[in-house]
This record gives sequence, structure tokens and C-alpha cells, in this order.
Amino acid sequence: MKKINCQFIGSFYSYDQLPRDRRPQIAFAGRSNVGKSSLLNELTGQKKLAKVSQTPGKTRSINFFLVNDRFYFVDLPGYGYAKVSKKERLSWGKLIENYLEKSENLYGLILLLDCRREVTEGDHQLISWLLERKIPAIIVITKADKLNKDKVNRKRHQIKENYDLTAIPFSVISGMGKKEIWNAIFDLVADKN
Ligand SMILES: Nc1nc2c(ncn2[C@@H]2O[C@H](COP(=O)(O)OP(=O)(O)O)[C@@H](O)[C@H]2O)c(=O)[nH]1
Ligand SMILES: [Mg+2]
Repeated sequence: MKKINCQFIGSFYSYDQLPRDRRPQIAFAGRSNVGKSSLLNELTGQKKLAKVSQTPGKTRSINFFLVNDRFYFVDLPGYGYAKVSKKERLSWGKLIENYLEKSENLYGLILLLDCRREVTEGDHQLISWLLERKIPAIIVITKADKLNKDKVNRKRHQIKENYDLTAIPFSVISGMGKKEIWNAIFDLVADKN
């Protein structure tokens, strides 16, 4: 695979601040602690790109990374973390909503689901939202090293049945899924070019 160069562009707290150029954007979303930072670090091969945290719910901004000068990775705030105030949770939701609704260069979204957890209301809402708006979505089943293969596959089939979406099992421990996720990303950004 071609060498990946990934550059942090900035953290943004409101929709108006976001970069406005025409490069394609691939967004990453999931509930807090699902393994989003770990996935971004693994994909880019830059271990300190996104902070890997033991304390969930810390990232409140939308973070932009420029990949090979060609497209953006957009790291959306984690949702569904109970310990933040209701007001704060709503404003995260608004920022994500605004972004998903208005962004003209959103070419696809990678939604992360923890292999050991059931799909939450927040996950379900986001998936339905994406399907409604015909935004291409890829599911990544994270921490796949924590379950045996059969159980991970069952999850994969469940997602296919419920939402008709492809799910890719991934683990930072084994490196499983990395290539498949990159291929899916390159397909998404190539689509409209
Ligand atoms: N076993 C295992 N642990 C993981 C994996 N990915 C992330 N984690 C752990 O899950 C926790 C949350 O990861 P992080 O990437 O910060 O999640 P984020 O909140 O979604 O950005 C950390 O303790 C990670 O070390 C994985 O593939 N396997
Ligand atoms: Mg994180």
C-alpha cells in the first residue's frame, strides 16, 4: 500500500469554523471509548495522531486531518457518554447534526461499533440518519481481538441483516481489518472524482 501521510489540521468547535475547500471528507463516528482514536492512529501509522484515552468523553471538537494532501479524515466527537451534562451532550449532537446535514464534501462515514456491545440508540439513530440521506456508511467492528471469530461473524451478519451495510472487524492488537478499511476508504473517495 502507498505510504500514508497524515497531517493534523485543527480542532473545531462550531460548524462555521470548518475547512471549506473541495477535498473529499471521510468522517469517523462512534460512542466514546469505542476505539476511534486507536483506529485513526493505526490507519495512518502515526501512534500519537489522535490521543488514545482511558477516560472516555474527552473529545468535544471536530478534528480535521489531511491525508496525502487529497482528502480529509474528520474525527467527530464521541456520543453517548453518560457522565457529561445534558446540555453538553446536546451541543455535541447539534454540531454532529449540523456537520452531517450541511457538509457538501462528506463522501462517507465510518461508524465504529464495539464488538462486545449491543447497538445503542445513539448508534441506531446515526445509522438511520445516514441511510435516509444516502450517505455511504461503513461499519467497523472494533476490538475484534476480544471475541472469538464466530461471535464477531455473527455481529457482522446481524448488521448486514438489519441495515444492509458492510461491517469490517478490526483490531489494533492483531492489525486485522486495516487493509480492508483502507480499500473501502479509497473506494469512497474515488467514487465521485
Ligand atoms: N483490546 C483492544 N483494545 C482496544 C482496541 N482499540 C482500542 N482499545 C482500547 O480501548 C480504549 C479506548 O480507545 P480509544 O481509541 O481512546 O477510543 P475512543 O474514545 O473511541 O477514541 C483504550 O483503552 C484502548 O487501548 C482494540 O482493537 N483491542
Ligand atoms: Mg478518542
